[in-house]
Amino acid sequence: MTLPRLVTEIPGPVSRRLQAERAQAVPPGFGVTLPVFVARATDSTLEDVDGNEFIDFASGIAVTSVGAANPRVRERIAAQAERFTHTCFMVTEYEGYVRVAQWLNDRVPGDHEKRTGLFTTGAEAVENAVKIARSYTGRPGVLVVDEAYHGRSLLTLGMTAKEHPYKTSFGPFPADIVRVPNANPLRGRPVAEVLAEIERIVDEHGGEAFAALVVEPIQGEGGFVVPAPGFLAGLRTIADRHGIVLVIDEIQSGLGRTGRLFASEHEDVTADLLLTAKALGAGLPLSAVTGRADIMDAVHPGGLGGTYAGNPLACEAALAVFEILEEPGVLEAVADIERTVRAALEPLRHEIGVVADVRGRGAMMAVEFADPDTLAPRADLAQRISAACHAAGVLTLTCGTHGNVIRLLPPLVIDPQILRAGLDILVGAIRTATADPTDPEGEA
Ligand code: PLZ
Repeated sequence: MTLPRLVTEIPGPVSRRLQAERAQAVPPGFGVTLPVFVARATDSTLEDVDGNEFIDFASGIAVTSVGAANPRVRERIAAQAERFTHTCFMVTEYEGYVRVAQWLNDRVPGDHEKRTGLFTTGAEAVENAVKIARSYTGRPGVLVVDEAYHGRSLLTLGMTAKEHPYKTSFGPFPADIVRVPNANPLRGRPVAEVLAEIERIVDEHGGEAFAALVVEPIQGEGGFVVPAPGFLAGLRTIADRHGIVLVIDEIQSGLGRTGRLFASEHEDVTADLLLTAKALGAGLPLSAVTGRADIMDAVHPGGLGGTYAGNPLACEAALAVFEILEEPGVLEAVADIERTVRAALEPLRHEIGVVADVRGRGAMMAVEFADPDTLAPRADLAQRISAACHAAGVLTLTCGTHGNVIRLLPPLVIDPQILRAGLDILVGAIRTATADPTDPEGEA
């Protein structure tokens, strides 16, 4: 069978009918990338209620890394559901929580003693990392990076950079958040200059102002920006110099996504606190703060928690994810995904001027569209190409502060042939859109 398989117009009649009901039941504040309703999934595809099967280059935004219907995940969740679905870990305990904590403590980089606290969403992990860092340091300030994304709760929105649609009309945001420049290799200044500027900003506030410096090792929503080499190590040095807790947000980049368990391993940088979510629960809501025991232990008993934090079904899903990630060949396959994506997209960078960059690591790859002379972002192209992919049966996502980046987040277990089929469609869509004579800004 060839994939993708399209048997109706997109969206099909059943999806359209459900869409009309949704519009009555759900406010428009919730957006949608591809308005089809999903019936079932495989390791590589999503099938909608009209029988169309899409190649999945989204993984539910880097969540279903082991596939959206992984049998091992399903079995462990089902077995746990037979036993019990919830107790609240703060009321009575269960073993799965401790096993998840132990696995993360063993695998998160750094030889020091570690502890892990579990939460529900990524934003909650970020908020709790800030709480823990404040408790440990006794300081208020939080340093964040240009183009960063850390969530949609009010503290994390204050930390997120992009104004629209995330922040528009939702302020005021919490105080004491200070933004520093990013070492974006395509658009930023040289890394030494950026680090000097950050050092200056920290000094300006007095070194004692900041509890935490929070950074994504590869920015996700911000545009899949792989920082210039030396940036993360430079931040580590600045954090050490001023006694600031370095929080590495691996919510999107972590747990095998980049071909290593953690993206920060590529730069050999050790976090004080490292955050995971998304792929951790394979779709069941679970997030974690893992870090130095002395920092984690600084919080008073009872200071951390949440009704659903570390839910037992989600912990079982995580234990299945861990088993799968440690199977021989799984992380190697992620390196193959990167090679396949680069082989398909890198030639375009030389052929087509508006293909400004092909970047990323492992199964976290992206292509950026911008004017070749001015680097002015071409969101119109990214949107048009992504829409063409959707119409042809490939679920792509866009990202970037300017919306001009197409990102690829296939399941780590995607079938290599299906990956190539999806890339063929993407490459065709890029060629068509960039050759379009109606494009006012012309080709390359
Ligand atoms: N930190 C690095 O990528 C979530 C956002 C989807 P939550 N990214 C997807 C959307 O539009 O809401 C994310 C992230 C990084 C934190 C978060 C927040 O994780 O689980 O969405 O709260």
